[in-house]
Amino acid sequence: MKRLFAVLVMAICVAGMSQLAFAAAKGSGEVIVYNWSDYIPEDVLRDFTKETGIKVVYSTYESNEAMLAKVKLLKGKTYDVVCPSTYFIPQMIADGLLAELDHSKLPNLAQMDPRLMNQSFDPGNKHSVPYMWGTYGLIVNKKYAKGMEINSWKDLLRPEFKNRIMLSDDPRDTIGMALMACGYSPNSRNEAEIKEAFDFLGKIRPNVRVFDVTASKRAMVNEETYIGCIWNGDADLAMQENSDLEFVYPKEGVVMWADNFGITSGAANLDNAYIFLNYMMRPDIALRCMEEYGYSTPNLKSFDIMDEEMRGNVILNPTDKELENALMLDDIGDAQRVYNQYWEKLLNN
Ligand code: N2P
Repeated sequence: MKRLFAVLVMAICVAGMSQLAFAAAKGSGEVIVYNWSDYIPEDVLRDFTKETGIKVVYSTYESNEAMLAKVKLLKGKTYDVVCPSTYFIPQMIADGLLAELDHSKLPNLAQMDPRLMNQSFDPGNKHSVPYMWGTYGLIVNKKYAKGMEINSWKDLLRPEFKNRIMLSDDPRDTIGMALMACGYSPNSRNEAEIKEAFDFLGKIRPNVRVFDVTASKRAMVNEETYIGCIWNGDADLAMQENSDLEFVYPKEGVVMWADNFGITSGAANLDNAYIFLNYMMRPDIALRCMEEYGYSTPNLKSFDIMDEEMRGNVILNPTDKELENALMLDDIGDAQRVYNQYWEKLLNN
């Protein structure tokens, strides 16, 4: 009897301990994520909660500018995780909005492509980790471009596309494109070059039918517009819906971008934010995001589990050939003021 009692007590203790251990590993509470729209599949977020027990409070934005304004207003509090484009990071660090990261809590960081790590916008990745990267190029409907060879940003000026142009209202992508069309860097701080780029945009503007980043894919799928400037992921999805569409890498060079995750300086759910970032950097998770949205992953391990067709898709995975003359958007420092002035002018025209 005594022995039976002792065995029973031991069994209860072991059960209790394993429950405790389980609770500790499971985590609790929430993580508040503020991200671009259409950027993490819902089931990826659901699986995170299933695996970790941490609830994701998720909201979205359409532009870096909107995100920064909100995060600034909240003084880096309220949201735990944000996803700025790399060229916004120096400003966010200077404004004290991003926390310094403890890399020991982010073991999956080791799987990231070194080409997207330790860049000038965030030396040593002290404040951010890569999420996705991609290009901003031309999309054209071949039906309305018969007999034309579309291979330049300047093709936007062709009379055949009068009133049928789609332009993204993302300032840096669009100004970057115009600068490249004129033969300059998309990060130019030279006023004369910036003015020339805006003169180019001024010529396109009267023929723009859709000036929007969120509706860009739809306008091309519905054939409301015949040519446009678009992120590669949106182009890939649009092409799946309309087989007359084609993504073009302009000969002057394509605009490249990358978006990184950071933890805000006022994050209330710090531990959960680290767990979330590390989860998003898992090769299988990164691949699911890539499959859904058509952007490239910086996770080198994802390529081992990617199917052949996707690996060879040059819209998602451009090679050196497509990236000839390509330039990555970067911080423009004080020149931002000049960009803003011209951008306002363009919007009000
Ligand atoms: C996805 C947003 C892509 C962001 N909707 C490009 N910086």
